Amino acid sequence: MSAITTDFIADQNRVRLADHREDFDALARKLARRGFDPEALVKDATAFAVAVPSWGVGTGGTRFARFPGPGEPRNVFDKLADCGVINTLTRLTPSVSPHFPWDKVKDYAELREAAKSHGLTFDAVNSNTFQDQAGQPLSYKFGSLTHTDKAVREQAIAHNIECVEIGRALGSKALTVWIGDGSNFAGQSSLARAFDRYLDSTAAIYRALPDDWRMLLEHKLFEPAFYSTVISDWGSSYLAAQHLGPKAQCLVDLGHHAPTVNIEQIVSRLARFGKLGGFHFNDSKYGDDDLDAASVSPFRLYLVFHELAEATRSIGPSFAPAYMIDQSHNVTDPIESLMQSAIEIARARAQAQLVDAEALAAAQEANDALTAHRLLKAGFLTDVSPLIAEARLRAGGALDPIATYRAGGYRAAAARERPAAAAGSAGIV
Ligand code: LRH
Ligand code: MN
Repeated sequence: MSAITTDFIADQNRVRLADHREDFDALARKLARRGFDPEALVKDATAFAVAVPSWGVGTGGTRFARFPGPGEPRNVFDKLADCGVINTLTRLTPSVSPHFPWDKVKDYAELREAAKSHGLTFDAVNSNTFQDQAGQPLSYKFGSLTHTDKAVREQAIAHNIECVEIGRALGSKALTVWIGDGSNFAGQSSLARAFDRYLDSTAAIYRALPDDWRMLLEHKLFEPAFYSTVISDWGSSYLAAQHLGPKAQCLVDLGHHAPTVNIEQIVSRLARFGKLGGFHFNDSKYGDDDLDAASVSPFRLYLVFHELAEATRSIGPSFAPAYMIDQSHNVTDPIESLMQSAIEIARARAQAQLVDAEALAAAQEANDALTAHRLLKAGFLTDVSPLIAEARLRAGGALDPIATYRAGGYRAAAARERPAAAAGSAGIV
């Protein structure tokens, strides 16, 4: 496959360097005038990383249909090659979050080596008890970890423990547990007993965790269940994480809330009580749309990163949530969408460093609402494009990753090498 080499990137950067230099120097002067240290900000931006989902590099779909594009990844090795390109160009995504059994292979040492050959490591592993696999003895139609049948719960527990074992072989340090368990009719299931079964089942998984691992509980308001979902909100997730122990934390998928929910306040609460384990970044307008991060509400993403900056200021360097993307790319080249999303997430984070925290706290204490709002918004109103581009440049990445990717012909080469995938099958992957 045509590798996007460092020389090719350097060539592509060369024609953009003069404009970039001019823009960066102008921004650096502006930031210094506002009392910030541009060099420290570039270093901070260079250190930021967000994991990409292995399931995100294939074209996604909905329950109605999926329209695969050219050069679809055929297996997890193709997925890693595509994830490698995203990191080579953005220098923001050195790790991949895999999903099992979608990424199942015979030899996990070989898979780990394959990732390494693309400069990648593995982030949190994801279990899957929301689909029935071919040959699976018991169905998850009526739930998995909370199913009324003990045998089904044990099957789901065993799968999660197997994911932990796979993760250990891959060098991962966390298990993400999202279950679709719930009901479609009032009365269909006991809301109390379902939650107790969840606590029992996750406790069994928790006991199998290595000491240095985390278990990330992912809540979701609805879908696939449409009346009640066992872990439907941060409250249920927090109660479970509290009940399980210190290795259990909550994962916030931005798309898993009702449209009007104040997600940044949830972030603040969970961080305050040491239970903010990580994120699935994406964007949405209606439901769990899994759209590209910051493509609908960039200000909301900024506000989330403002709360993360506040939490880092009050908790200190031990505050280290896992940053991951979880999106479905139905109409774009998934590699381009993931690069753009990683850049938008890095942008929100860099902007959140540009708030005068002391002045903001003083205005808040003085109930000077407008000054406080303007001080908070100052970061969001700063175009940090040259700063995050400078961080990419210094890390060996592309000044314009999407233009460089298109010029490199990777997708066309993939289309030549990988047989066209059949259209039509519904589903997110
Ligand atoms: C559920 C979810 C979960 C993944 C799946 C692919 O909606 O966000 O994180 O397992 O998407
Ligand atoms: Mn998710």
